[in-house]
Parts: sequence; structure tokens; C-alpha cells
Amino acid sequence: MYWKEELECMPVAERRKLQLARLQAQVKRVYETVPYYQRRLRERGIDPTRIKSLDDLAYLPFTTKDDLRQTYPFGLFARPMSDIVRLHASSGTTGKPTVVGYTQQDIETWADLMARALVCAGVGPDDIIQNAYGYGLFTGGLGIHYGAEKLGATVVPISAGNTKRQVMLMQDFGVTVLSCTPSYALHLAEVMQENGIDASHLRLRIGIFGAEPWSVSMAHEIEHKLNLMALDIYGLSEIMGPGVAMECPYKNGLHIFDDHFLPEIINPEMGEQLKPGEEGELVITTLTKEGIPLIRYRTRDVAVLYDDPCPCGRTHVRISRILGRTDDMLIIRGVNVFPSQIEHVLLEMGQTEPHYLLVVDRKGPLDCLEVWVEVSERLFADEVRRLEELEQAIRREIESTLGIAVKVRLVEPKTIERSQGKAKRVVDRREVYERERR
Ligand code: DLL
Repeated sequence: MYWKEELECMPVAERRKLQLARLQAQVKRVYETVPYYQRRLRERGIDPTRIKSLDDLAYLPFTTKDDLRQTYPFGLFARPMSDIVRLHASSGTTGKPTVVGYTQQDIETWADLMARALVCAGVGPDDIIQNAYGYGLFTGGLGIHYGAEKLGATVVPISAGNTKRQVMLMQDFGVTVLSCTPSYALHLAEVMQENGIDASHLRLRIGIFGAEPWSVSMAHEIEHKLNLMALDIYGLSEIMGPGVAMECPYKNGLHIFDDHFLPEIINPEMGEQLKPGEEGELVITTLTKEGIPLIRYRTRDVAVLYDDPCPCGRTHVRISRILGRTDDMLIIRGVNVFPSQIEHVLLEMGQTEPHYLLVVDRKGPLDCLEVWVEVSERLFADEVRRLEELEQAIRREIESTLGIAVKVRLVEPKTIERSQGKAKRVVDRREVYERERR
């Protein structure tokens, strides 16, 4: 039922002591080894011995995605490259990705926490896990993989895509656990249905779904269609990858593994800490990370913290499902997309007007992104073939930047609504966030 009961069910007061000791050591470490942090702390007149209680966290500066961008690629690493055994990366706000590095110890901690997350979901050594998260620079595939192996389960490292084959192996291998994005789970269900396969004849029992926002109603739909229990897993590459927080079968929020990740909820405008039960931006301080330790990292994810007990016995604080983002990052088929990345491509190519709109929708179970962009009167009146060529060229360029398929639609001048204030660049027709509480 637990992976390491003594850590997961530790009395809260004892865990707070552990958190404080780890926080003190972590702040000292970044002060001594990361010039960027040393400068930031000195500017604020903070020396690491100042941290006497967990409340002192509030004096520490925030770290943002922008800090990672400014120090691209390795500037926030606290260890020499000879100690870094793996790199992962996710989308940044411009063309450059956010890069994270792991030491051997980090990889071990991550595998251990992922094993903890899987056990929290009810997975055990007898399970066969079909891991359909992408393997590569994205943390989903390898993150789940190492945790599943550590737990002693059987992992099928199938990665994303090739849906018919996924369905065949699921049947032939008697797969019991599916891990992938919730939208891909729905797509799998659809393909099964098209091929006359009844989910109740499969052995699937648990789904480990995350990496993108999804609603409770979507969870119900997946549970119904795939005949399993759909549980929410949260994580981000900057902090580690999947396995930062995990929902247990009581579905009471996600247990955040706070012996390694110290969570806060802040008011995104003023930056002050909010209380459990209040909605705000999730901020995480890593307590044990060696490769790239981060102090008060602003996730831009909106959530609520819960500190009341959970019937499962774990004493970690919990976060709600992710309720939104404070920035404009979109997640399309599990891939993080910033509108500014698309803007950058359009401006670089320079053959269109600087007016564009991103229309995101869900066709069947899969997200689709359409980029509308205005062209000049002259070009619009030109031959259809020329317009088509331009459309294809823009599509190729955007696809190679984002790594996902998009549709480009060239539109007449003045089609896209002009705004008085902040331009509205995105129309999101999916229902991915729910304002309801647990
Ligand atoms: O998505 C890590 C991951 C892999 C999590 C597999 C779960 C399963 P990134 O690509 O860095 O990392 O994207 C992180 O994805 O800040 C959230 O906005 C969003 N996200 C991740 N999990 C959830 C979730 C991985 N369960 C960003 N619900 C985060 C809602 C999620 N959003």
C-alpha cells in the first residue's frame, strides 16, 4: 500500500523538521555553488544562516522560467557537467527550451519518487505498465519508466503514437496499467471502439494520466470508456518531471511529495503566501535536487493546497487538480506551447501581417491547433497556388519549432479582431479546466 511508509506517513511535525534541515542545506548549497543565486541572495542581503524556520522561506527570491532562459543552457546547474548524467528539456517562452540536468543521485531520487507515486495509485510489482508517454527530451517517458522498474513492475516502453499497435499489445500482453496523457487515453478508447474491442475484456485497471490539464468529467469519461480508475499525476521538468504529486484512489487531491518538494501557494500579483484552501500560483522549492536545485520556482500553475488528513494515511499536503495557468502557456497533446514561439516564427518569416490568432479545439479526443494569420490585400488577391505555398511554408516552420502538427489558415486583412488593450491571441474551445472544487 505504501512505498516507504515511514516517509509517506511521517507525523507532520517531524516532516517539518526534515524540511527545515533540507531547506537550510539546499540554500547553503546554491549560495556556494550557483553564482546566479549567490548574487540574487546577496542583493537581498540574505546569507544562508538566516534561514531559521520554514517561515523564512518567504524572504527568499523567486525563480522563474525567465531566470532559466537568461542562464540558458546550464547556468543554474549546481554541479559540474562531469556529475550530470542526463539532460531533459521542455518548451521555453521563445525558441530556446528550458534545460534541466540530473546527477546520478537525482535519477535515483526521481525513480524512487515515481515508484512512490505508482504505489500511491495502487500499482504493484505484478502489474504490467504500458508507458505511452513520449520517450526523449520530454520527462514523461523516462520518468515513469525508471519508477516502474524500481517498483519491480513490468514496463512496456512503447512511447507515444502508433495507436493500433498500442491496442494490440495491450490485449496480447494483458496490460493492467496505462500511463499517457488523458487526451491520448481517450484517443486509444476511440480506436478500440472503432476496431470492435470491448475495454471490459482487457485487464486494464489503473490509468496514470497527466502532463496536461484535464477535468473531472474527462476523468469519468475515460474511466467509463477504458474500464479503469483514472488518476491524476502532476509534475514539471524544472522540478523533476512526473512524480512531483500523485492522486490516490480516494481522489482527494494530489499528494505532493513534500519531503523533497516544498510547496507554497502565492498570490500571483503580489507574491505573498496564501493559506491552505486559498487558490493561487503553485511555487515549489526543491529540497534534495543536486543537478539544478531551484528556490521558490514559480510554476505558473494555479492550484489550492489542502493540509487536512487523507484517509489513505499519507501525511503529505495535497494540491487540487491544476485549475489554470497564470501565463499564456497552452498544452496541446501534452506539448507545452507558448503563443510567443509562433509569433516568433511568423515575424521571422516576415511574409504575413503581424496579426494572428491561435484557435485550439478538441476534434474527437485529440487537441488541434489552427493558426490564423492575416496576409496583405495584395497577397490575398494573388493566385491560390501562391497562398497555398505560403500556408505550407508557415506550417512546416511552425511544426518544426513546436514538434506538433498544426493547421495554418491565411485570412483576409482585418479578419482578426483588433483589441484596445491586451491582444487576444488565443481562442481555446477545449474544456480543460474546471472551476469546481474536489
Ligand atoms: O509534463 C511532466 C509530466 C509528465 C507530468 C508526465 C505528468 C506526467 P513539462 O513538459 O515540463 O513536464 O510540463 C509541465 O505541464 O507546469 C503543468 O502546466 C502541466 N501539467 C503537468 N501535469 C499536469 C496535470 C511534464 N496533472 C507543465 N494537470 C506543468 C494539469 C499538468 N497540468
